[in-house]
Amino acid sequence: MAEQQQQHEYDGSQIQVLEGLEAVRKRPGMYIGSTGPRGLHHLVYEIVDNAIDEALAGFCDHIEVSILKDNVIRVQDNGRGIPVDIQPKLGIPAVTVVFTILHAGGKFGGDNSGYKVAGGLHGVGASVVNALSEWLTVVVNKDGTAYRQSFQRGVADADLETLGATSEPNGTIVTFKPDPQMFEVLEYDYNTLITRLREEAFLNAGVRITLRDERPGCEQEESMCYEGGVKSFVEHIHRKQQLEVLHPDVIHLKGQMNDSIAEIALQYNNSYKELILSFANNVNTPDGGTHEEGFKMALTRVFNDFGREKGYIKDKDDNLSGSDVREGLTAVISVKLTEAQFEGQTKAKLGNTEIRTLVSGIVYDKLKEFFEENPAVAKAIYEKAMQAARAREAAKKARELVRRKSALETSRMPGKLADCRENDPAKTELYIVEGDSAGGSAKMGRDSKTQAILPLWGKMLNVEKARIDKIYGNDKLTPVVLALGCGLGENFDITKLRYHKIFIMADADVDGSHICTLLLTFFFRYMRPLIEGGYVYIAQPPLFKLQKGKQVRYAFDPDEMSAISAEMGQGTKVSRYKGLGEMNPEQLWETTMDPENRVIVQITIEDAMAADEAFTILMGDKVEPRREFIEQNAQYANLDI
Ligand code: TSJ
Repeated sequence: MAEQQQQHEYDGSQIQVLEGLEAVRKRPGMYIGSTGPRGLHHLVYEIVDNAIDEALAGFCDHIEVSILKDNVIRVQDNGRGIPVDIQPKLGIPAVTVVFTILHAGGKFGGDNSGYKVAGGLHGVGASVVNALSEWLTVVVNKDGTAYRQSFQRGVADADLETLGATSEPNGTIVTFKPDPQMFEVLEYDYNTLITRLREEAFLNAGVRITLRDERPGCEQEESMCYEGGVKSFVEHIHRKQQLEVLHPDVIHLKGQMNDSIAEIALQYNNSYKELILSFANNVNTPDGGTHEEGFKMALTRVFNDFGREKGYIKDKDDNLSGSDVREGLTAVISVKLTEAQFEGQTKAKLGNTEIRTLVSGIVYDKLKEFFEENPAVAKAIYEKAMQAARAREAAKKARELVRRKSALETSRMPGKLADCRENDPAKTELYIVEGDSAGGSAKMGRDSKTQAILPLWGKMLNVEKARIDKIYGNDKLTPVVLALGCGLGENFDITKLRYHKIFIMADADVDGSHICTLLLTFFFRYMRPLIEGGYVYIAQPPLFKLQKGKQVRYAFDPDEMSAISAEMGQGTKVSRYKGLGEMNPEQLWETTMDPENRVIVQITIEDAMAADEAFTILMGDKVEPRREFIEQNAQYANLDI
């Protein structure tokens, strides 16, 4: 009865085998990614990975890969040899199961623990390689007996054959020829294989991997074994890229939690490059994932905590950023876990969340400990990160400057500017006018051949207790800079000045004086040659209008008003202007803008300095001096220049 049951299962599995392998041959890309060179090389990795699993289990320390004539591949290990006993469930030898049942690799016999290289594109199993090979032969040497089985396009030629007694040590030898019906190319590349196999050697410390090219005319071989594992990997990268290291020894961090192991090797070099290579179960994860996230998080935290303890960091704003602490870093992160979840389109990202906790915990605790025990190394690394932070700040400032500069140096004129027709700067004037309504009158009243008008914000500045650099940063004064055309600060170029007379025209009251102060301070700080060259003036609108019949005259202060009033005699009507906005365009022209009649005051560097000082009082943080200043100056209703 039991025999019949087994027979029945056997038949079922045979059908399953044929269906399974047929599926692989129908859509090879689904199983190995591509049928181009990548897929072709993938066959080798798939077989090697099985031997690596044996090494991870602790039973094998040498894997030999040979490229034979006609691009036939042979992979041999010195492990226990794939089990040959009959699988009770399927009634066929375990080794046959490995090569004929999809995803059967390692999932049989004894205990199933250990970290299987089963993830990403790997781990599809030896049966897929078998299905895509024109022929494949496996020889198992186990406890003094040799066994062999051969397949063609995945189908066994015959049952597993016992070859008899052997003096060979235990091990597995798999030889296969990729099927020309399945692959677009059949030529193996030595360099491609050596690169990947070297990676495997680094990730599996102490395992010797030998690659031998036996193709006629191509003979070469290399044997790799790195006792230092991931540490050696980092050393190799630094040596190969000829980078000068900041500290002689690679830092090695290792730990485990439940069934997961994480191992990290890191070293800083004097470049600005960041290179983090991460692996999960020896499979490269170029898109990172939880292991990389945990590493980065903890690294940044260690640096900042260390910096704070040592008093290097006082302010939250001084914190080092992730990119600061990774500048010049080469790190290899290798995690081994039982059920790796690979995410993303290309399955190149590790998804297991418990790994983030594991890696960040190890890195935080162990690296902090390392820093405490190796203060000189810690200092060297920390200083490098601080330098990176400073460079980051400087770069940010430079970027902002360039952006601001380009905004200010564009040939485009501010929208509110009513420009003049004359192009010769020596003949032109710019009126910077407080408020839109006064700006409107000035536009209508001006001589548009030589006079340009730029209205500025009105009263808003009064309430805005802005610092000058804030205004500067806010680009409130951008229209002025654009209209003048010579940039500002270090980039100021007086030769580009578009008007040789610049008038500040504001009301004769506190707000007006405030605007004068602000503009003069701005010119003084950022366009000093403008003041030094005597290009800046204050336009003085009259305070009083005196009228008797058709006769109209203006006075600029109360004394002048009394004198003129006496001169004009009884019946003179005196009115006081509350602001520029009250004047019509003709009056504004006549009293303030007509070169024949206007009263102008040329600004000296001393005036501007006084304004700068006044500004500091007016805009500073101290409330008292500001109030005093405003009260005092309000009496004069003018800026005392
Ligand atoms: F790809 C492959 F499956 F064909 C293959 C497997 C290829 C190569 C080159 C080596 C191997 C391989 C498998 N090497 N070693 C092993 N080991 C086992 O399969 C094995 C041995 C003993 C026991 C046990 O429990 O006693 C369990 C296993 C999985």
